Amino acid sequence: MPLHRKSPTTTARHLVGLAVAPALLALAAAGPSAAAPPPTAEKAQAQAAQRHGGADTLRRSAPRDLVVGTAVAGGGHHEEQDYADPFAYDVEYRDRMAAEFSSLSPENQAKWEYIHPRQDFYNFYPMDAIVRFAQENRQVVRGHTLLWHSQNPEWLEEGDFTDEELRAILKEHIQTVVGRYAGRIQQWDVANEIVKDDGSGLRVGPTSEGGNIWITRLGPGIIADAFRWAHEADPQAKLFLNDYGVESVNAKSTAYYELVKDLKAEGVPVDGFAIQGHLSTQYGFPADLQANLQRFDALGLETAITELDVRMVLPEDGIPTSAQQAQQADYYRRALQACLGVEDCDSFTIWGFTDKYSWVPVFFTEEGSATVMTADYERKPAYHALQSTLLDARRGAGGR
Ligand code: 9MR
Repeated sequence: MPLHRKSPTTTARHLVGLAVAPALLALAAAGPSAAAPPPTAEKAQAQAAQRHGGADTLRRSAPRDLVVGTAVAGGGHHEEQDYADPFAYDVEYRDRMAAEFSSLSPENQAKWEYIHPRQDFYNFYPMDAIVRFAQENRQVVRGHTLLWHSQNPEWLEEGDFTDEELRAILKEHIQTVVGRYAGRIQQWDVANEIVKDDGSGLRVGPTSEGGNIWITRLGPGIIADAFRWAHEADPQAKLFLNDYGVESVNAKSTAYYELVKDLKAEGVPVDGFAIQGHLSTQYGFPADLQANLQRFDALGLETAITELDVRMVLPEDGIPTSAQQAQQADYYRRALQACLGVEDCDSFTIWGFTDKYSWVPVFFTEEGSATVMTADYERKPAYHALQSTLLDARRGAGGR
Protein backbone atom coordinates (compact mmCIF):
# COMPACT_ATOMS: atom_id res chain seq x y z
CA MET A 1 0.00 0.00 0.00
CA PRO A 2 1.52 3.33 -0.92
CA LEU A 3 2.06 5.41 2.13
CA HIS A 4 1.45 8.56 0.57
CA ARG A 5 -1.23 10.68 1.10
CA LYS A 6 -2.66 13.11 -1.27
CA SER A 7 -1.70 14.78 -4.46
CA PRO A 8 -0.63 18.42 -3.98
CA THR A 9 -3.96 19.54 -5.41
CA THR A 10 -6.08 17.56 -3.02
CA THR A 11 -3.89 18.63 -0.15
CA ALA A 12 -4.41 22.27 -0.94
CA ARG A 13 -8.13 21.74 -1.20
CA HIS A 14 -8.07 19.80 1.95
CA LEU A 15 -6.19 22.42 3.90
CA VAL A 16 -8.43 25.17 2.61
CA GLY A 17 -11.39 23.03 3.64
CA LEU A 18 -10.02 22.89 7.14
CA ALA A 19 -11.97 25.71 8.60
CA VAL A 20 -10.63 24.71 11.97
CA ALA A 21 -7.95 27.13 12.95
CA PRO A 22 -5.70 26.42 9.94
CA ALA A 23 -3.01 28.59 11.45
CA LEU A 24 -2.99 26.39 14.53
CA LEU A 25 -2.72 23.27 12.44
CA ALA A 26 0.13 24.62 10.34
CA LEU A 27 2.06 25.57 13.44
CA ALA A 28 1.47 22.21 15.03
CA ALA A 29 2.75 20.46 11.95
CA ALA A 30 5.79 22.68 11.79
CA GLY A 31 6.89 21.65 15.25
CA PRO A 32 8.11 23.44 18.29
CA SER A 33 10.68 25.74 16.76
CA ALA A 34 8.65 27.08 13.83
CA ALA A 35 7.79 30.78 13.72
CA ALA A 36 8.42 32.91 16.76
CA PRO A 37 6.99 31.58 19.99
CA PRO A 38 7.08 33.70 23.11
CA PRO A 39 10.66 33.78 24.44
CA THR A 40 9.97 31.69 27.53
CA ALA A 41 8.19 28.99 25.56
CA GLU A 42 10.97 29.02 22.97
CA LYS A 43 13.61 28.53 25.60
CA ALA A 44 11.67 25.77 27.33
CA GLN A 45 11.08 24.10 23.98
CA ALA A 46 14.70 24.22 22.96
CA GLN A 47 15.76 22.77 26.28
CA ALA A 48 13.17 20.03 26.10
CA ALA A 49 14.09 19.17 22.52
CA GLN A 50 17.76 19.10 23.46
CA ARG A 51 17.19 16.76 26.34
CA HIS A 52 14.90 14.41 24.50
CA GLY A 53 16.27 13.84 21.05
CA GLY A 54 15.97 17.17 19.24
CA ALA A 55 14.31 16.75 15.89
CA ASP A 56 14.11 13.01 16.37
CA THR A 57 10.51 13.02 17.55
CA LEU A 58 7.12 11.86 16.31
CA ARG A 59 5.82 15.34 15.55
CA ARG A 60 8.91 16.19 13.54
CA SER A 61 8.63 12.93 11.60
CA ALA A 62 4.99 13.38 10.63
CA PRO A 63 3.68 14.57 7.28
CA ARG A 64 2.54 18.16 7.54
CA ASP A 65 -1.13 17.35 7.21
CA LEU A 66 -1.26 14.93 10.13
CA VAL A 67 -1.20 15.84 13.80
CA VAL A 68 0.17 13.23 16.18
CA GLY A 69 -1.36 13.38 19.61
CA THR A 70 -1.36 11.93 23.10
CA ALA A 71 -3.76 11.92 26.02
CA VAL A 72 -2.60 14.27 28.79
CA ALA A 73 -2.44 12.24 31.99
CA GLY A 74 -4.48 13.52 34.92
CA GLY A 75 -7.70 12.80 36.83
CA GLY A 76 -9.52 9.46 36.47
CA HIS A 77 -7.45 6.45 37.50
CA HIS A 78 -4.43 8.65 38.22
CA GLU A 79 -6.10 9.93 41.35
CA GLU A 80 -5.84 6.51 43.00
CA GLN A 81 -2.16 6.06 42.16
CA ASP A 82 0.91 6.64 44.22
CA TYR A 83 2.06 9.74 42.33
CA ALA A 84 1.16 13.39 42.01
CA ASP A 85 -0.82 14.70 39.06
CA PRO A 86 1.47 13.91 36.10
CA PHE A 87 0.67 16.92 33.98
CA ALA A 88 1.07 19.35 36.85
CA TYR A 89 4.17 17.90 38.49
CA ASP A 90 6.21 15.61 36.24
CA VAL A 91 8.63 17.89 34.40
CA GLU A 92 10.17 15.16 32.29
CA TYR A 93 6.70 14.01 31.27
CA ARG A 94 5.77 17.54 30.22
CA ASP A 95 9.01 18.03 28.31
CA ARG A 96 8.55 14.86 26.36
CA MET A 97 4.92 15.63 25.65
CA ALA A 98 5.96 18.98 24.20
CA ALA A 99 8.78 17.51 22.17
CA GLU A 100 6.98 14.48 20.76
CA PHE A 101 3.40 15.54 20.01
CA SER A 102 1.51 18.12 17.97
CA SER A 103 -1.93 17.41 19.48
CA LEU A 104 -3.14 16.96 23.06
CA SER A 105 -6.30 15.35 24.45
CA PRO A 106 -7.29 15.89 28.08
CA GLU A 107 -7.55 12.35 29.43
CA ASN A 108 -10.14 13.31 32.06
CA GLN A 109 -9.81 17.04 32.69
CA ALA A 110 -12.64 18.18 30.43
CA LYS A 111 -15.09 15.47 31.42
CA TRP A 112 -18.21 16.58 33.28
CA GLU A 113 -17.17 15.34 36.72
CA TYR A 114 -13.94 17.38 36.53
CA ILE A 115 -14.91 20.53 34.74
CA HIS A 116 -18.43 20.84 36.20
CA PRO A 117 -18.23 19.24 39.67
CA ARG A 118 -21.13 21.22 41.14
CA GLN A 119 -24.15 22.57 39.39
CA ASP A 120 -23.16 26.16 40.01
CA PHE A 121 -19.41 25.74 39.67
CA TYR A 122 -17.00 25.02 36.84
CA ASN A 123 -13.39 24.04 37.53
CA PHE A 124 -11.58 25.24 34.44
CA TYR A 125 -8.14 25.25 35.95
CA PRO A 126 -6.79 21.89 34.68
CA MET A 127 -8.19 22.31 31.16
CA ASP A 128 -7.02 25.92 30.97
CA ALA A 129 -3.53 24.72 31.84
CA ILE A 130 -3.59 22.12 29.06
CA VAL A 131 -4.83 24.60 26.46
CA ARG A 132 -2.19 27.14 27.53
CA PHE A 133 0.55 24.49 27.40
CA ALA A 134 -0.61 23.49 23.93
CA GLN A 135 -0.46 27.07 22.72
CA GLU A 136 3.02 27.56 24.12
CA ASN A 137 4.17 24.39 22.42
CA ARG A 138 2.39 24.89 19.11
CA GLN A 139 0.03 21.99 19.64
CA VAL A 140 -3.65 21.63 18.78
CA VAL A 141 -6.15 20.26 21.29
CA ARG A 142 -8.94 17.68 21.04
CA GLY A 143 -11.78 18.39 23.45
CA HIS A 144 -13.13 15.31 25.24
CA THR A 145 -16.11 15.09 25.87
CA LEU A 146 -19.61 16.66 26.09
CA LEU A 147 -22.35 14.03 25.92
CA TRP A 148 -21.35 10.74 27.54
CA HIS A 149 -22.84 8.09 29.83
CA SER A 150 -19.80 7.92 32.09
CA GLN A 151 -17.89 10.18 34.49
CA ASN A 152 -20.87 12.43 35.08
CA PRO A 153 -21.04 14.21 38.44
CA GLU A 154 -23.29 12.94 41.19
CA TRP A 155 -25.31 16.16 41.29
CA LEU A 156 -26.34 15.46 37.71
CA GLU A 157 -27.05 11.74 37.94
CA GLU A 158 -28.74 11.86 41.33
CA GLY A 159 -30.46 15.21 40.79
CA ASP A 160 -34.21 15.46 40.63
CA PHE A 161 -34.47 17.40 37.38
CA THR A 162 -37.35 17.66 34.98
CA ASP A 163 -36.62 16.89 31.33
CA GLU A 164 -36.79 20.58 30.55
CA GLU A 165 -34.26 21.37 33.26
CA LEU A 166 -31.92 18.60 32.07
CA ARG A 167 -32.00 19.96 28.56
CA ALA A 168 -31.18 23.45 29.81
CA ILE A 169 -28.31 22.02 31.89
CA LEU A 170 -26.76 20.31 28.89
CA LYS A 171 -27.15 23.37 26.69
CA GLU A 172 -25.61 25.63 29.29
CA HIS A 173 -22.69 23.23 29.83
CA ILE A 174 -21.91 22.94 26.14
CA GLN A 175 -22.18 26.66 25.53
CA THR A 176 -20.00 27.43 28.53
CA VAL A 177 -17.26 24.85 28.00
CA VAL A 178 -17.05 24.98 24.21
CA GLY A 179 -17.43 28.76 24.28
CA ARG A 180 -14.60 29.20 26.76
CA TYR A 181 -12.10 27.48 24.46
CA ALA A 182 -13.55 28.70 21.18
CA GLY A 183 -10.86 29.01 18.50
CA ARG A 184 -8.41 26.97 20.54
CA ILE A 185 -9.83 23.46 20.09
CA GLN A 186 -9.27 21.67 16.80
CA GLN A 187 -11.76 18.84 17.35
CA TRP A 188 -14.42 18.13 19.98
CA ASP A 189 -15.70 14.67 20.84
CA VAL A 190 -19.24 15.95 21.15
CA ALA A 191 -20.88 12.55 21.58
CA ASN A 192 -18.85 9.75 23.13
CA GLU A 193 -19.74 6.05 23.16
CA ILE A 194 -23.45 6.58 22.49
CA VAL A 195 -24.10 3.25 20.76
CA LYS A 196 -24.58 -0.04 22.64
CA ASP A 197 -21.70 -2.52 22.38
CA ASP A 198 -23.70 -4.94 20.26
CA GLY A 199 -24.67 -2.17 17.86
CA SER A 200 -28.37 -2.75 18.50
CA GLY A 201 -29.13 0.90 19.16
CA LEU A 202 -28.33 3.95 21.24
CA ARG A 203 -27.40 3.57 24.91
CA VAL A 204 -30.88 3.91 26.32
CA GLY A 205 -31.37 2.55 29.84
CA PRO A 206 -30.62 3.17 33.50
CA THR A 207 -27.33 4.95 34.15
CA SER A 208 -26.38 2.10 36.50
CA GLU A 209 -26.39 -0.18 33.46
CA GLY A 210 -24.44 2.08 31.14
CA GLY A 211 -27.41 4.04 29.84
CA ASN A 212 -26.75 7.55 28.55
CA ILE A 213 -28.72 9.92 30.79
CA TRP A 214 -29.24 12.49 28.04
CA ILE A 215 -30.49 10.13 25.36
CA THR A 216 -32.56 8.10 27.82
CA ARG A 217 -34.31 11.10 29.30
CA LEU A 218 -34.48 13.45 26.32
CA GLY A 219 -34.63 11.11 23.33
CA PRO A 220 -32.23 10.65 20.39
CA GLY A 221 -32.90 14.19 19.12
CA ILE A 222 -30.62 15.47 21.88
CA ILE A 223 -27.61 14.25 19.87
CA ALA A 224 -28.37 16.67 17.05
CA ASP A 225 -29.00 19.45 19.58
CA ALA A 226 -25.63 18.84 21.24
CA PHE A 227 -23.85 19.18 17.89
CA ARG A 228 -25.81 22.33 17.07
CA TRP A 229 -25.07 23.96 20.42
CA ALA A 230 -21.38 23.09 20.15
CA HIS A 231 -21.24 24.51 16.64
CA GLU A 232 -22.86 27.73 17.76
CA ALA A 233 -20.37 28.06 20.60
CA ASP A 234 -17.33 27.42 18.38
CA PRO A 235 -18.00 27.42 14.65
CA GLN A 236 -14.34 26.61 13.96
CA ALA A 237 -14.08 23.40 15.94
CA LYS A 238 -14.62 20.14 14.09
CA LEU A 239 -17.29 18.12 15.83
CA PHE A 240 -16.92 14.36 16.23
CA LEU A 241 -18.64 11.17 17.26
CA ASN A 242 -16.14 8.93 19.09
CA ASP A 243 -16.26 5.29 20.23
CA TYR A 244 -14.41 2.04 20.93
CA GLY A 245 -15.15 -1.31 19.33
CA VAL A 246 -15.78 0.37 15.99
CA GLU A 247 -12.41 -0.37 14.39
CA SER A 248 -13.89 -2.92 12.00
CA VAL A 249 -16.90 -2.88 9.78
CA ASN A 250 -19.27 -4.44 12.31
CA ALA A 251 -22.74 -3.92 13.79
CA LYS A 252 -21.58 -1.11 16.07
CA SER A 253 -19.68 0.87 13.44
CA THR A 254 -22.54 0.33 11.01
CA ALA A 255 -24.96 1.79 13.56
CA TYR A 256 -22.76 4.92 13.50
CA TYR A 257 -22.67 4.87 9.73
CA GLU A 258 -26.47 4.95 9.60
CA LEU A 259 -26.69 7.55 12.36
CA VAL A 260 -24.24 9.86 10.58
CA LYS A 261 -26.17 9.59 7.34
CA ASP A 262 -29.34 10.64 9.17
CA LEU A 263 -27.62 13.50 10.98
CA LYS A 264 -26.07 14.79 7.75
CA ALA A 265 -29.43 14.55 5.97
CA GLU A 266 -30.93 16.73 8.69
CA GLY A 267 -28.14 19.28 8.27
CA VAL A 268 -26.64 18.62 11.71
CA PRO A 269 -23.08 20.00 11.95
CA VAL A 270 -21.31 16.69 12.47
CA ASP A 271 -17.83 16.82 10.95
CA GLY A 272 -16.15 13.62 11.91
CA PHE A 273 -16.15 10.04 13.05
CA ALA A 274 -13.40 8.96 15.43
CA ILE A 275 -12.23 5.47 16.24
CA GLN A 276 -10.62 5.16 19.67
CA GLY A 277 -8.51 2.05 19.03
CA HIS A 278 -8.02 0.35 22.40
CA LEU A 279 -6.47 -2.84 21.04
CA SER A 280 -5.04 -5.97 22.63
CA THR A 281 -2.58 -8.38 21.02
CA GLN A 282 -4.71 -11.26 22.31
CA TYR A 283 -7.20 -10.35 19.62
CA GLY A 284 -6.35 -10.07 15.96
CA PHE A 285 -5.63 -6.71 14.39
CA PRO A 286 -8.77 -5.21 12.80
CA ALA A 287 -7.59 -5.68 9.25
CA ASP A 288 -10.47 -3.70 7.76
CA LEU A 289 -9.72 -0.58 9.81
CA GLN A 290 -8.75 1.45 6.75
CA ALA A 291 -11.79 0.27 4.78
CA ASN A 292 -13.97 1.24 7.71
CA LEU A 293 -12.44 4.72 7.99
CA GLN A 294 -12.79 5.02 4.25
CA ARG A 295 -16.53 4.44 4.24
CA PHE A 296 -17.00 7.34 6.67
CA ASP A 297 -14.63 9.46 4.60
CA ALA A 298 -16.84 8.70 1.61
CA LEU A 299 -19.79 10.25 3.48
CA GLY A 300 -17.81 13.50 3.49
CA LEU A 301 -16.60 13.18 7.06
CA GLU A 302 -13.21 13.68 8.58
CA THR A 303 -11.93 10.68 10.47
CA ALA A 304 -9.45 10.26 13.30
CA ILE A 305 -7.81 7.70 15.54
CA THR A 306 -8.21 9.16 19.00
CA GLU A 307 -7.16 6.76 21.76
CA LEU A 308 -4.84 4.11 20.34
CA ASP A 309 -3.07 1.75 22.69
CA VAL A 310 -2.10 -1.89 22.31
CA ARG A 311 -2.12 -3.91 25.50
CA MET A 312 -0.92 -7.47 25.99
CA VAL A 313 -1.13 -10.30 28.50
CA LEU A 314 2.20 -10.05 30.28
CA PRO A 315 4.45 -12.96 31.21
CA GLU A 316 4.88 -13.61 34.93
CA ASP A 317 7.92 -11.37 35.25
CA GLY A 318 5.88 -8.51 33.78
CA ILE A 319 8.33 -7.98 30.92
CA PRO A 320 7.03 -8.38 27.38
CA THR A 321 8.91 -10.87 25.22
CA SER A 322 10.54 -9.60 22.06
CA ALA A 323 7.87 -11.42 20.04
CA GLN A 324 5.19 -9.51 21.98
CA GLN A 325 6.98 -6.24 21.41
CA ALA A 326 7.22 -6.96 17.70
CA GLN A 327 3.52 -7.82 17.53
CA GLN A 328 2.63 -4.64 19.37
CA ALA A 329 4.80 -2.59 17.02
CA ASP A 330 3.03 -4.19 14.10
CA TYR A 331 -0.39 -3.17 15.49
CA TYR A 332 0.70 0.42 16.05
CA ARG A 333 2.17 0.57 12.56
CA ARG A 334 -0.91 -0.82 10.89
CA ALA A 335 -3.26 1.48 12.78
CA LEU A 336 -1.21 4.47 11.68
CA GLN A 337 -1.00 3.21 8.10
CA ALA A 338 -4.78 2.83 8.04
CA CYS A 339 -5.20 6.49 9.01
CA LEU A 340 -2.50 7.64 6.59
CA GLY A 341 -4.26 5.76 3.82
CA VAL A 342 -7.48 7.76 4.21
CA GLU A 343 -7.54 11.25 2.82
CA ASP A 344 -9.22 13.12 5.64
CA CYS A 345 -7.79 11.18 8.57
CA ASP A 346 -5.74 14.07 9.89
CA SER A 347 -5.46 13.35 13.58
CA PHE A 348 -3.77 10.32 15.10
CA THR A 349 -3.70 10.15 18.90
CA ILE A 350 -2.32 7.56 21.29
CA TRP A 351 -3.91 7.22 24.74
CA GLY A 352 -0.79 8.05 26.71
CA PHE A 353 2.80 7.56 25.59
CA THR A 354 4.47 6.04 28.66
CA ASP A 355 3.58 2.95 30.70
CA LYS A 356 4.26 5.07 33.77
CA TYR A 357 0.76 6.53 33.53
CA SER A 358 -1.25 4.14 31.37
CA TRP A 359 -4.83 3.34 32.38
CA VAL A 360 -4.44 -0.25 31.14
CA PRO A 361 -2.99 -2.13 34.15
CA VAL A 362 -5.54 -0.44 36.40
CA PHE A 363 -8.48 -1.67 34.33
CA PHE A 364 -7.10 -4.97 32.98
CA THR A 365 -5.30 -6.78 35.78
CA GLU A 366 -3.39 -9.25 33.59
CA GLU A 367 -2.50 -6.86 30.81
CA GLY A 368 -0.09 -3.97 30.42
CA SER A 369 2.80 -2.48 28.46
CA ALA A 370 0.25 -0.82 26.20
CA THR A 371 2.05 2.38 25.25
CA VAL A 372 5.07 3.21 23.07
CA MET A 373 7.53 4.04 25.86
CA THR A 374 8.46 2.19 29.04
CA ALA A 375 7.88 3.78 32.42
CA ASP A 376 11.45 5.14 32.09
CA TYR A 377 10.63 6.75 28.75
CA GLU A 378 12.63 4.26 26.76
CA ARG A 379 11.34 4.00 23.24
CA LYS A 380 9.88 0.59 22.44
CA PRO A 381 9.79 -1.05 19.00
CA ALA A 382 6.24 0.37 18.80
CA TYR A 383 7.63 3.91 19.02
CA HIS A 384 10.10 3.20 16.22
CA ALA A 385 7.33 1.63 14.15
CA LEU A 386 5.29 4.82 14.40
CA GLN A 387 8.26 7.02 13.68
CA SER A 388 9.43 5.13 10.61
CA THR A 389 5.88 4.97 9.26
CA LEU A 390 5.50 8.72 9.69
CA LEU A 391 8.84 9.34 7.99
CA ASP A 392 7.89 7.08 5.09
CA ALA A 393 4.63 9.00 4.65
CA ARG A 394 6.45 12.30 4.84
CA ARG A 395 9.00 11.29 2.22
CA GLY A 396 6.42 9.57 0.03
CA ALA A 397 4.42 12.77 0.01
CA GLY A 398 7.25 14.87 -1.35
CA GLY A 399 8.52 16.22 1.94
CA ARG A 400 5.14 17.24 3.30
O1 9MR B 1 -7.93 7.01 30.60
C1 9MR B 1 -9.11 7.35 31.31
C2 9MR B 1 -8.97 6.92 32.78
O2 9MR B 1 -8.00 7.74 33.41
C3 9MR B 1 -10.30 7.01 33.48
O3 9MR B 1 -10.16 6.47 34.79
C4 9MR B 1 -11.35 6.26 32.68
C5 9MR B 1 -12.71 6.31 33.36
O4 9MR B 1 -13.69 5.82 32.53
O5 9MR B 1 -11.45 6.82 31.39
C6 9MR B 1 -10.28 6.64 30.64
O6 9MR B 1 -10.43 7.18 29.35
C7 9MR B 1 -11.44 6.61 28.52
C8 9MR B 1 -11.89 7.68 27.55
O7 9MR B 1 -12.31 8.82 28.24
C9 9MR B 1 -13.02 7.17 26.67
N1 9MR B 1 -12.65 5.96 26.00
C10 9MR B 1 -12.09 4.89 26.83
C11 9MR B 1 -10.93 5.44 27.67
C12 9MR B 1 -10.27 4.32 28.44
O8 9MR B 1 -11.17 3.80 29.39
